[in-house]
Amino acid sequence: MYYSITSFKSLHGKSLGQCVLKTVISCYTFSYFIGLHIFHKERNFEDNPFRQRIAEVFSEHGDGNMTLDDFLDMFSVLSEMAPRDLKAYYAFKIYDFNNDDYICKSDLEKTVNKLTRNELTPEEVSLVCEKVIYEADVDNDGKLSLADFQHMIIRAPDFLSTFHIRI
Ligand SMILES: [Ca+2]
Ligand SMILES: [Ca+2]
Repeated sequence: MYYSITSFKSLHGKSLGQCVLKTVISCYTFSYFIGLHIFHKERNFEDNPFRQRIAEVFSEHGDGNMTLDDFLDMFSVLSEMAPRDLKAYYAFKIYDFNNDDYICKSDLEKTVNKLTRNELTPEEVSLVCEKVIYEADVDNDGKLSLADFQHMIIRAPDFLSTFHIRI
């Protein structure tokens, strides 16, 4: 099932931030959480709150300066044809803001703030992040490894349809 941001808002009659909070906390979590993902169909890339982070992840030196080859890599990962595991790997890297190969609470806080465009209070953001870690942390070490993240993606049927851009 697919929800656009507009239909999602009208469905819940609340702000986007409140919707994310509500759905994450109510344990429908991941398909909604990921469904509101960065490559949303209604937004063009220029408006994408993750644009800078995506450029960093795909640029060879991690500085956001992309060569033509980097661009081609990015488009192949974000094409509709790319396999789920490859997309999951790059989504993981995009969310791992401090590049330590884990998504920890501070990485998630950045992600949630970007997804909700800072509509949530710090307490609400903290609650959402704790809930996501609680739900997705299979090996119980308090942070999400790539394996934890892939496991979460498998439970999020919207992920493949949202993690792409049209060119
Ligand atoms: Ca990290
Ligand atoms: Ca873990």
